[in-house]
Amino acid sequence: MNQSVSQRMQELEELLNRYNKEYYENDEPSVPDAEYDRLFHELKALETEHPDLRNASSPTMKVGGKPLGQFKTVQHEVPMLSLDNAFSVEEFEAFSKRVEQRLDTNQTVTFCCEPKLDGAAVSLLYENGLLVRGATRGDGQSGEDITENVKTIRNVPLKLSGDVPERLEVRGEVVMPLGAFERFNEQARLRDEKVFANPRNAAAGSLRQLDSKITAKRPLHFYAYSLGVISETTQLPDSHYMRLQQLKDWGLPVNIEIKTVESVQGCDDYYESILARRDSLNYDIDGVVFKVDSVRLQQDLGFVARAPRWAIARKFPAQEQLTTITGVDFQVGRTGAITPVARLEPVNVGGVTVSNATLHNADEIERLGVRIGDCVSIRRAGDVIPQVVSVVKDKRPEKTEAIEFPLHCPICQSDIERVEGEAVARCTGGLYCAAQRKEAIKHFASRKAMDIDGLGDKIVEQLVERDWIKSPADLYRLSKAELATLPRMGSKSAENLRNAIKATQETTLARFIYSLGIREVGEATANALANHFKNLDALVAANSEQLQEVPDVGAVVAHHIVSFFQESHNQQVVAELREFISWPEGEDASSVQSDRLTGNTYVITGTLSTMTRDEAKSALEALGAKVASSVSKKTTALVAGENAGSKLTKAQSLGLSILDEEALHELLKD
Ligand code: 9MJ
Repeated sequence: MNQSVSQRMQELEELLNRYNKEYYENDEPSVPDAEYDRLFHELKALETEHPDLRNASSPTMKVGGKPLGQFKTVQHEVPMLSLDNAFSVEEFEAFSKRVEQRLDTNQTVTFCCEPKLDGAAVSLLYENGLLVRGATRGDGQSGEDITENVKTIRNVPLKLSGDVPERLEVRGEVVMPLGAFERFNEQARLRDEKVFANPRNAAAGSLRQLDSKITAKRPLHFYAYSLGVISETTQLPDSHYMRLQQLKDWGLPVNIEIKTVESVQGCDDYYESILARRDSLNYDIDGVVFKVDSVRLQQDLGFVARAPRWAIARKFPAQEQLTTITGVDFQVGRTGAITPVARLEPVNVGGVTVSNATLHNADEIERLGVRIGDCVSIRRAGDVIPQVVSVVKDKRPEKTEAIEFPLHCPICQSDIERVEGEAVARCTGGLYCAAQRKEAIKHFASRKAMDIDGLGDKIVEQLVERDWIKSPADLYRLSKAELATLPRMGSKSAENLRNAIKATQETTLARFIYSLGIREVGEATANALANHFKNLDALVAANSEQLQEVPDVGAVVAHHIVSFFQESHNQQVVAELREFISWPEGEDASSVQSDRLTGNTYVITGTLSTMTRDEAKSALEALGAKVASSVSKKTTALVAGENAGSKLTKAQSLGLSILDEEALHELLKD
């Protein structure tokens, strides 16, 4: 029996060592964390049961990976520890009991609660307030000198302010925010460059660039969460939480979700509240960390092989899981873009059952080397659709099937065309294609377009499937009696819907342009076009050069607009719509009323009490301002409501002006 146990232990060690190397040294894991954790757990359990079989160099005794030798090596004066994990409330309670027993106390222990950021751990050394060295964690004893790279991270201060200790080592996590990560990968896919499996690998890979100019282009963000070396003469508070606040006062970024609680119940509440908001945070977290808040008590507790006894990470459900691809569907979008979607054996990812995941496009299928029947890693994070991130080739079954990209549209059989140099393949059917028609009409009726109250996606699908609607103009030809024959549509609802459709016959030119669904013409561009051309005929007649005179319209958008109006079936749709729809022509053709704020860019965050964020956005845009979704150096000011989060921290670290709700009203009033 011991023969097979020891064999299994050796097997697990080998697998874990290989996965560690992929994860820490190559930034390219072949299996999700959940699979790694499962094997790690299995090995740990076997080691506890059979301590005599434990290998001294077991992966359970180590932190991270070896330095790669490309950078200078840095010896950590104080080891950079990892954290033990608790996967259930019971495991956390056991930790808390151990703490109380070791401290020999029945007083409640105060814990500092922190989100567990899923990025790359780094150490920053400040001497006389100046950043003199940045290092990776490496194996915890020694890491790599990445000073030039950390200096390029925008929210890492090169100089601290105030009365700073002579030597101060700050530790924390470097992350790539989710939105930035998605954009980065999208660009990389288009250019056929390296795509990262997740933001953590992207952050770690970016920090390990030998050319810091490359790191500088990566959108990285640092959060401080602990201290290493501090000059002996320095007096600091005993509370870890208060020490973090002190770091903040010296100019270091500290996550705003960090707080202290008094009991196990407090920790549980914190866990639940962060878990509930996980998808709305702009960075990946894989759990929360609970730390005994008193540094004196932390010292009493000490640490074991790889982790402190005074802290534990309570893990969240993993955002990546393994499953099998059972088939591939090809979906047709509003503009005809064909998206391959993998059908999966249902799998729970981060608390949600996932049975489909996007494969993006044909190039991505090739890049992944994926086949039907393959075991794949699925990632679901934030509010983006689940994605296939990698294929576990080791687990490929004997029988797999190639994925054939169709040559004809699966809905209307029109040819599928792929323009040279473009990653996307498109159905050429236009509004002849029922799939495109459905999406085009859903877009036409949507809130920011014609805003047809009560015309939900299901109704649009039924109308198209019955062939009652061949183009958006047909909506205005529907009678109450026809609508009343739809399933679950009473005579009153039919009348309401008919009236809601009628009510949109008077609109604005900007809404009308947006509702046409021209590629890359979003709400802001539609506004700018309406404002510039003042009437539809002028827009339809404009050539590419004239279109590019409009702010924010470049060659690509101009090309899409020209091609749209050149298509004869689009000309027909527009002509038909004009029979029903009108807007005030001339000066105030768009919803932009003034150009008082032209050239200014605002970002809105948090909850406003007197208006919705959409209303605030429209009000600012009506004065010519742009409203962006993320804070950057180009942002004029941040409008921050209640409970503003990371955008506020970022704006503060960039020194931007912050407007509260009152200041926003002042700005709009002038
Ligand atoms: C992360 N990853 O967010 C620690 N961590 O403390 C936080 N990691 C840590 N703390 C001691 N918030 C070792 C690691």
